[in-house]
Amino acid sequence: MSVRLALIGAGLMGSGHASIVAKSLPGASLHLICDSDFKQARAVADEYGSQDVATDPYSVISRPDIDAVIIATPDDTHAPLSLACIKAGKRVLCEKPLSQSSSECISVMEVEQSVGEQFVMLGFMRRFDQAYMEMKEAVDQDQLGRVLMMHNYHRNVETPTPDFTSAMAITNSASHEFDVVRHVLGVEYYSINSHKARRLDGVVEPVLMILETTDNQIVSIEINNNASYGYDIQAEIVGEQGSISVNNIAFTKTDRNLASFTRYDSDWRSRFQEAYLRQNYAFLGFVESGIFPEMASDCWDGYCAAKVAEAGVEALVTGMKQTIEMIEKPKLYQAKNGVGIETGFCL
Ligand code: ISE
Repeated sequence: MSVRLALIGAGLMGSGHASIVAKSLPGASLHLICDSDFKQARAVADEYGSQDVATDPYSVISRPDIDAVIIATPDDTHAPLSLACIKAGKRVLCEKPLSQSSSECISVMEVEQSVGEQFVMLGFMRRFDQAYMEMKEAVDQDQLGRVLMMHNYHRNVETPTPDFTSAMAITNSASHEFDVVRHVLGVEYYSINSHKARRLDGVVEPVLMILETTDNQIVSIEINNNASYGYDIQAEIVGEQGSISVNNIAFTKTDRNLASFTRYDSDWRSRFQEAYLRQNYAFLGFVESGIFPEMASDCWDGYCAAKVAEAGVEALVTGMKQTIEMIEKPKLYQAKNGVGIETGFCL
């Protein structure tokens, strides 16, 4: 029987998820679209063939005809909606970040622990991107010798919403790097410092963060939310015996007028299209089997990203390097079982 999914949040990311479920996820049906803006919910439902629409997410989560939920609402609603899903016993794929507050992440983990099983998978989709997967493999197989550094840059054409702030460059955008770097390198962070370059046009400025890991490696992260020229994600791991880096995906190159051009994506949805597909497929496996996908991010990973982000914002505000002290990892999150991506799905 097909898994009946409710999509909560029908904006930019929500319609991306609707498209994946409708076109590329046999085994799941887009049962309902919920958005506080009824017209928006209806428009996405009509476009992707969903029968039902709603405006109240909490009543949707408790409906008996909903098997699982995808949350793609604004950041500050992720934790309360995830909590409602746990309490209703529904598996949920929640967009990142779980919360901008590490203590709110702890509250979500406490409820998940009291129920005794995992319900929340987070949408840190880069873990499913081919480039990061190959980088992780290189590290796991010790192909580069001891890892010394990982450099990252993350450039958007422009900020996604008018209310986007410098702090969100860290809590929203950089949360991807915070998550994927610790996943790829298999380390935690010890400290973070953040610096901002001054722009004269009033838009959100670029932030550069330098982190130290608990294994004495250095991680640099540039977030430039108003880079203008394209959506550009780069990463390079430097080891004692070699390095590995992300190659920009460009299917064509144009040579003309004594110049050579490749193209950039305009945002993350096309750049990480395959990663979203793999991630959502892994989520479906989680819903069907109850086994948390080994590669995916859970509430503990959400807590780690929030904890680093909090320290990063504090460093930006105070101009001082911050050390990162995390709580002990709860037992529930210590062992993940493999399912989905490694075993069941090939593009
Ligand atoms: C956005 O929320 C995302 O998740 C994108 O992947 C990221 O590139 C962008 O900077 C964020 O604002």
